[in-house]
Amino acid sequence: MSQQQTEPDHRSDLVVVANRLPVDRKVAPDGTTTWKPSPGGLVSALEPVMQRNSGAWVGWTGAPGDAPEPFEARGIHLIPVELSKKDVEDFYEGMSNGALWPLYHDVIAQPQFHRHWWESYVRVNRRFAEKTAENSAENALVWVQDYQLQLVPQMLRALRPDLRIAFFNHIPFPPYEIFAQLPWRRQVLDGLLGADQLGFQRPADANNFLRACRRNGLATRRGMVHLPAEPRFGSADHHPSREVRAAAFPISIDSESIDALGRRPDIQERAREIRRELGDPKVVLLGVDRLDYTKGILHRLKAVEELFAEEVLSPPDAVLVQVATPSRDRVEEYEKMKRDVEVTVGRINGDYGQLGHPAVHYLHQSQDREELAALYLAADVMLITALRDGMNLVAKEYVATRHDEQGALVLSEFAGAAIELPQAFLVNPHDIDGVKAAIVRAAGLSPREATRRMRAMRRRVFEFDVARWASTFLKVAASAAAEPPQSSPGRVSNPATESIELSAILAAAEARNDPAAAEARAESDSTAQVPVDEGQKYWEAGDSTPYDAYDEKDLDDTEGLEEPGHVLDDPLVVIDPENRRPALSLGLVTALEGFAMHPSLLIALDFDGVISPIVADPAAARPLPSALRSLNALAALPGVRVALVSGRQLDDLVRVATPPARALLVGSHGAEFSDPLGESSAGSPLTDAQAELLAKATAELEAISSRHEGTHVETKPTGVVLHTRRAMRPVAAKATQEALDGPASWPGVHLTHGKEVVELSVVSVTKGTALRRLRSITGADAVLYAGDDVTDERAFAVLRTEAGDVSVRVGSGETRADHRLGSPDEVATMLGLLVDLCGE
Ligand code: ADQ
Repeated sequence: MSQQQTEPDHRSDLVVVANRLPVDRKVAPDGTTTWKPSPGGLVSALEPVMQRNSGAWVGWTGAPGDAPEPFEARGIHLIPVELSKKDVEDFYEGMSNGALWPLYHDVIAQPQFHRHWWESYVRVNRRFAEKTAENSAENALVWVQDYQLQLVPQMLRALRPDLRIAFFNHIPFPPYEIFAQLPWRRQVLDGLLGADQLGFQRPADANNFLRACRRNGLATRRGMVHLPAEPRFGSADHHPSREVRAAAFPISIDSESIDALGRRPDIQERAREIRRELGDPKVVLLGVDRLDYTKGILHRLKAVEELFAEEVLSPPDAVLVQVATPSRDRVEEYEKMKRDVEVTVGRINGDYGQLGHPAVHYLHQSQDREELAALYLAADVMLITALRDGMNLVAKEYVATRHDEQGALVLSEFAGAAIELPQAFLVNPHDIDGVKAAIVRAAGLSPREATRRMRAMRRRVFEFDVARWASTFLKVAASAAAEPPQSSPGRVSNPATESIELSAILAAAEARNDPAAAEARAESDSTAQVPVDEGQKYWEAGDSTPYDAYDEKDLDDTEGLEEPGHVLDDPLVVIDPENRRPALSLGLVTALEGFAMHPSLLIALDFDGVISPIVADPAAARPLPSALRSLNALAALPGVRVALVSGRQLDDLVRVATPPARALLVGSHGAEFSDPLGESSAGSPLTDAQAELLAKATAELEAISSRHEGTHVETKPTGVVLHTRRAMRPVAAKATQEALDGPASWPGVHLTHGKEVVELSVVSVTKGTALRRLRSITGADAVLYAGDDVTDERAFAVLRTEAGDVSVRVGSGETRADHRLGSPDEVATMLGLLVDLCGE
């Protein structure tokens, strides 16, 4: 690797701070030192942007002792931080890997808390912060990485209030009940809150963090923590008030380059050779991990051992290859785990191996990228059984390598990757029978089914690769510091100007290195505005209630992800700031991908406010053209039925919605049905008593309407509706009250109180009963329902998320739906995605 010393006063506009530098030191026999790049997704993602912006990387070399002088390698300034042998023991092996790592991974191993470890952690974090402060240009963007450096953001802010500071946590952030065990929990929160933007792997991690903040007396709202302008946690410093954002940015891999490896003929030949060397087994199972107790290697071995014992899989026809990179072997728990794995592998081979044919091939070694790719290609089933994992990149690497669209992935639901790869065989690694069943299913997968699953997973991994992760994060982080700290008077306060300022910095740095690229950037400079849009979206999405109004609610511990029917702020609001389409949350995209996997689907939508914007004149409502196009495309697909479920009368619905010919239609909240394929009979007729009751209720509503200007009555086959949309507010309220006190309260009359309508029905139908009926008519395996009104809540209530159903509330308001979209535009985006997903 070419390298040169940098001039000592070099200061960068973009600084990455990580425990390790992206290079490994090699000392030749003659004593000369060279640096080899250590391959990794983070480096390859950041390398181009670092090179363009004269980026700097602050980190430890990996060897204890004095730090070398800063040097340059591959266009990045590397700034080594010194760690003594004692620092390595106390800060790295102790506090980071003996306390924080197990604590953040659900206490799988017992964390140990020692005060001298913590003191070392504080000292080393300060050293990183000081080195970073010295090497960052005015207003630079600093990106701190991972749990070893959680105090750096705050320390850095104290030293350099002009900087924009971002932090990404590569490992999970634990639920508060676990985090609370940390004796220095307040200091850690305080440290992290020095950042402007915090990134986590999963929305649940971001939520756990926000909840920890609330438990410590801070107000949060829509993924933001509000820091009041006063000294906090005993600090003598005065902090001006500011906001810290927390969101999920699931990390990914350099999918293209890994795909390219899998396509190389020499690597494909090596894959064939590996299978030959293994004795040409019918089934190759593969595990690739750092040797870490979080990875569930022992659980996996247990499942495989039992399958061998029960002769469900029989060596030498089936073998397991387990590659385990040596890791942290000076930490006690790791040493023990290494011994346990060795004993288990030895026992399995003793029981089921044959001469020259071990049942488990165990490699306690690191492998190079090529060999790893060949192993992925050679494997029929990839086993990932992590007990808890921030993301797990091995899962994504396996998928990216399989350009042949074969192979199967057994994936722990406790790995972050499970959210993005629902087409894997998801397992609870603690449920050994479940893991065994998944292995058997995966090993017996038909090529067609394997392709179907792998194709969907590959699409995800290619669409969201590490370059997109890094660029998304950097753009959002750059816009996060929209409000400048008051101690930095030189900075501008307009968010738009902020973003342009950053883009100017980046462009200037780009121009220094690559004038052509800078020119191209200038042309497409509209993207520079995107972070601002995203930033504003945080604000615009909610109402303008000041934070204080939320204090009580946010301090309420009962608020949580688990609470049924309560949609928390989805902290992942950003998937693609470059994409002009409204962003769908990762949670929804993932749910749709899972939904589309079912063989028979029902897509049911309310009309007004869902595929058609709400308009003053109901007769003028029309579906958005893009939504209608997608609906037509969906209705034409085999295995897909489309339905519109509306409060409107059927005739009226047909007139305004111009629905696809094959669409099922439900009018009057379920009282009227139209089924063009003739799978069901039409709506239910009334009994005499019901007809009489309806006539009485209609007469009464008409009397009320005649006394209240601007209201009108609509009659329906099984009900009657009082509309108050066009009346003055007080008049509407009075008419509504009279209807509620009057006919709505009569026995046998069913009330649906919607937006500016009081709807009375003499038969008990709701959108919920309608949806049940639609499910049974169509025989759908999975149902998606989107609605914007309280009447749609009845439909959400009959959905089963655990069975693959998807519920989407459009617009604001309390809901029991699992997902939310802002507007009919976003519904149209969702339908477009569904066309792609279901069309395959
Ligand atoms: P890790 O715990 O190290 O990362 P993982 O995401 O699986 O876990 O990354 C491991 C990397 O090491 C992969 O790129 C893999 O190819 C490589 N690797 C594993 N075994 C190897 C072997 N024997 N030889 C060579 N290479 C090997 C932490 C978090 C994860 C999170 C990542 C990134 O614990 O949850 O996904 O950071 O944020």
